[in-house]
Amino acid sequence: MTQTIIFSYPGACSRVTMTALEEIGAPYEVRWIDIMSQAQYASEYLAKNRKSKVPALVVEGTTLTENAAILNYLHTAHPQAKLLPQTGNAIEDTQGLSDLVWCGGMLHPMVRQIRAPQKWTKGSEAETAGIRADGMEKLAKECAYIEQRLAQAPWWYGADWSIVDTYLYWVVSTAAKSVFSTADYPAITAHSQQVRARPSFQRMLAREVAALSSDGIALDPTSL
Ligand SMILES: N[C@@H](CCC(=O)N[C@@H](CS)C(=O)NCC(=O)O)C(=O)O
Repeated sequence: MTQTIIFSYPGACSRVTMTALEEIGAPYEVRWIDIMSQAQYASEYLAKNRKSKVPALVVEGTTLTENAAILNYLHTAHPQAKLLPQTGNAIEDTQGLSDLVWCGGMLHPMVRQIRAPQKWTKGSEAETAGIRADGMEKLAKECAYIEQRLAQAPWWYGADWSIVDTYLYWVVSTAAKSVFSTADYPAITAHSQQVRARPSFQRMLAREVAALSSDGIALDPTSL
């Protein structure tokens, strides 16, 4: 069997995929792509992933891209890891994929609007500020819904953890590294602590921290 390889960057959304791999427990290799040094545009990486983003997962010689798709593949290929709920009802079980696509396709771009609004426009500073304000407003609306749901149960789907919990944590914690405040969301804050405490997350984090010294990635470990 060929080696599973994930292309990742510490703290990026690829940490959600790495956490899924840790939950599965099978060996995998990490190749760090230093997106802050533009390594995602190196021809060697573009040959693997023309989208110049992380994550990318090479599995059985094929490169998969898009977090939601990769996570859905991992869930299907490794049902014992319980990355998403499985009721046996096709309609109910599609909710997991729907939530992954919501994280990747709707929430992630809001985080990007907040953290890097200049990447959404070639216009003025005022336009950039408007893009950030718009992202803040939209994410606050989503967080109000997430907060309401997490106030009723420890995890997104109730009693049991799923990879959607880790993805939501990534969204909120990454926005909070910029100007987004989580002060008004006590249930999200408690949920974040639970997500981070999970052994799979801690193992993923240890690999990220190790990469800072072994791969010369210039990040403050306390930011991870
Ligand atoms: N739609 C992609 C987006 C992935 C993405 O934007 N990844 C970021 C890191 S969180 C990245 O690679 N950024 C590098 C860049 O934009 O140049 C997914 O959901 O997997």
